[in-house]
Amino acid sequence: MINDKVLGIILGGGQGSRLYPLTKDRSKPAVPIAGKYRLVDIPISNCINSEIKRVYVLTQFNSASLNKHIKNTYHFSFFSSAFVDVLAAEQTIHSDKWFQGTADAVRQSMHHFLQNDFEYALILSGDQLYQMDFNKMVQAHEESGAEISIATYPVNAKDATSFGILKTNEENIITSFIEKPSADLLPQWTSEVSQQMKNEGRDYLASMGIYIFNRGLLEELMKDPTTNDFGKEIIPQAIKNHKTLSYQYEGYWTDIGNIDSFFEANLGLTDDVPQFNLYDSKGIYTRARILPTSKISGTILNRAIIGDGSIILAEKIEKSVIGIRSRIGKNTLISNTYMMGSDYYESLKSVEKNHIEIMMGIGDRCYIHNCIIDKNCRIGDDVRINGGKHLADTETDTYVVKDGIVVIKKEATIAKGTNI
Ligand code: ADQ
Ligand code: ADP
Repeated sequence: MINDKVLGIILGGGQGSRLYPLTKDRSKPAVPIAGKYRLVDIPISNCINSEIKRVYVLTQFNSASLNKHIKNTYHFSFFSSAFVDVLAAEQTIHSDKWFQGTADAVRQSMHHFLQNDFEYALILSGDQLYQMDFNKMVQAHEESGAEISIATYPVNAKDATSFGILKTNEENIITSFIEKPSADLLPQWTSEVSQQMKNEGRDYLASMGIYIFNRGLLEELMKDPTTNDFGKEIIPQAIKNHKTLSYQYEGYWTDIGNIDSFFEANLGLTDDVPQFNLYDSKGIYTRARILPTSKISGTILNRAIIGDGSIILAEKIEKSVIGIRSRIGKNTLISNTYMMGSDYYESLKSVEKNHIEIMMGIGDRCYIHNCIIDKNCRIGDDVRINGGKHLADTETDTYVVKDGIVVIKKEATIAKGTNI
């Protein structure tokens, strides 16, 4: 079945500078998450699970890896009108600039959207972890007679300054909105929330950056070339003249816009009952790879997620996500780490032929803690990486330290015996 009223539009990311160095050579939607997926698989899967099967992904770079991933993952029947298409910032006769913001990305792509038949545009952020049935939101939008709906989420005072915060009337219609208010303004922005939310101190209603617009209204709003951003301009202005519904959501939802939250979201998957549950009936889709099962020998595994096709001899792996095709040597200890894995296997023959000294993966007798290891890295024997708040933010050729987390750059080689 296809929901023919709704067109999905995923804001795939600006320059992704907050996720640097993971976004150094790839666009944000292509950043690998949870050992085998990419960030963009989350919003696309939420759409597909809600029968929304016509989806555009807007991105700043036209990256080969993103296009390849989407093409190899989301192929629908030849007889179906379903599609997932990547639209990258492009030069046209109307515009020679990159997307200047979220609304500008939508504006520049409007001519593609309008070729489709739809009543509602569902605009989604590309860097959030959640599982949501959008049909319920569409239904609430229709029942309320609103022209715009915004999904909202109660947050505490500490988080409130990073979001758009709003207030509603008794009918959940938004009466005021402020983008990322400063802490001194917060006292004026509390809302009536459920007792449970109040007990948790979450009495500010935040915009989740998930919007439904009626087609005609979106077309009209996009005609003003001076507005570049939904949160800063479009929403605060539009709520004054157009009925805008707050659709409150209380399930698990998290923004994974920076290294710290990206790291926590990945490690959170190793919890006994993770808040973001991949073991649910409606799963997250990704590219089907033909990989053998993992081979593990002599390793103590505690709260570990191990991707397919891995070869592991380590001593212990704890609270860590190990991505596909990972190779980990003997007597190695790994904790609080997200290793993304490798894109291909390195054959012993090619190691010999190319005189490769350090194979892809992690060597023997290493200690790795509080670390993100990007794809295809080579970590030599006896390397010690001990991330933590004692490390100052820094950058070298091979790694970055951000908020105490050591991020090894894609394809980096860390020499034998290195101590970080
Ligand atoms: P932010 O997440 O800070 O706040 P923004 O940086 O505009 O807003 O990002 C929204 C989404 O659009 C992200 O997925 C981002 O990657 C993507 N994006 C940003 N610039 C883009 C561009 N030029 N081209 C394509 N995609 C782009 C927003 C709202 C807040 C709300 C939070 C909820 O403005 O009101 O509270 O989302 O997370
Ligand atoms: P990223 O995950 O960093 O976005 P890409 O998607 O660009 O990476 O790269 C992944 C693809 O590139 C894989 O499909 C893999 O087959 C291929 N690939 C990359 N490097 C090599 C290599 N040296 N040899 C063979 N295949 C490679």
